Amino acid sequence: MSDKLRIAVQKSGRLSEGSDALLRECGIQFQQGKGKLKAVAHNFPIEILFLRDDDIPAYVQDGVADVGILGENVVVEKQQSVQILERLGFSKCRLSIAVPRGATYHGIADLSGKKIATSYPHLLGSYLEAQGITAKLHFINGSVEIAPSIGLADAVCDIVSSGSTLLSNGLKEVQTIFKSEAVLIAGNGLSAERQAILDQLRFRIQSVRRAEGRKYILLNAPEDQLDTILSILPGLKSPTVMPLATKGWYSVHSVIEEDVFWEKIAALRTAGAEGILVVPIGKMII
Ligand code: PRT
Ligand code: ZN
Repeated sequence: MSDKLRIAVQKSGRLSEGSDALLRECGIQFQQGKGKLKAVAHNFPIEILFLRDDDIPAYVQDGVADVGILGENVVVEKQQSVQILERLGFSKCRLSIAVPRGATYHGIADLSGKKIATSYPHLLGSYLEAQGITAKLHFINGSVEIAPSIGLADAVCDIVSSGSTLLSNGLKEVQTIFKSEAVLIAGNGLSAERQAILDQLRFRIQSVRRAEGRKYILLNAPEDQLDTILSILPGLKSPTVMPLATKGWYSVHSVIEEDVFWEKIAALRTAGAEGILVVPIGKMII
C-alpha cells in the first residue's frame, strides 16, 4: 500500500463544516461515519483524523498527524513547533478584551492591576506585556463571558464573532488583540512521498481559494466602446475579445473581483455593454 498524508481536522464544532467543505472542494471524497475517529479518502492518498481542535497542534508537532486545519488563535496559543502553510478564509473571528457595559474604559492602561478571565493566557499575556501593562490573568476553560457577573474577574478576553454573546452578558468589547481564521499547519520532517502529496493538496487549496470571491463575466460590446469597456475589465492577463457574427460587435470575457462587482457592472452598462452574463468559478489554476 502506498503512503498516505494524515490530516487532522476538528471532529465537531465551528471549524468542521468549513474543513469538510474545503476538502470536498479540493475533490477529496470520504465518508465520516458517526462517531468515527478516522476516514480514508477514496480518491486521494489522504487519511483524515477527527479530533478536538485543541489537540491538533500537539498531534501535528509529534507527527501523529502530518498536517492539520484549525483556528490560528489555537495555533498561536498552544506554542507548538508547527508552521502555518495556508490561510483558509473561514471560521473568522477575533480575540478581544471586554469589560462590563457600565465600566469606564479610556484605554488599555485602565486594565493595569485588574483581573482578566481568559482561555488564552499566552496570547493575552504577550499582548499586555508588549503594552507594558501588568494584570492578573485568570485561566478559565469555557464560558469566560460569565466571569465578571459572578465576581470572578473585572474583564474578559475571549473569542468574538457577532458580538452577541458579549452583549447578552452585559459586556462591551473594548480592544481586539488578535484576528483569526482557519489555517493549514504542518509539522517538520515529512517523508518525500508525503511531502509530494502535501504539495498536491496545497495546489488544490490555492486553486479553490483563488476562485473564491471572483466571478467569470461575459458581455457583448459595440466596437466603438470596446476600449472603454476593456479599461473597466482587467483580466488575469488581459480580457478575451472575440468578434460576434453581427458586424461591429464583440464578445468580451474576463474575471472580476466580487467586492468591486456591482460598481464594475454599473460602469460596463453605462459604457454600452449588453447581454452581461456572470458565472461562478469553481477552481482557478494559474
Ligand atoms: O470541541 P472542540 O474543542 O473541538 O471545539 P471548541 O468548542 O474548543 O471550539 P469551537 O468549535 O467553538 O471553535 C473552534 C474555532 O472556531 C475557534 O478556535 C476559533 O478559531 C473559531 N471561531 C469562530 C470561534 C467563533 N467563531 C466563536 N464565535 N470560536 C468560538 N466562538 C465562541 C466564543 O468563544 C464565544 O463563546 O462563540 C462565542 C462568541 O460568538 P458571538 O457570535 O456571540 O460573538
Ligand atoms: Zn477546543
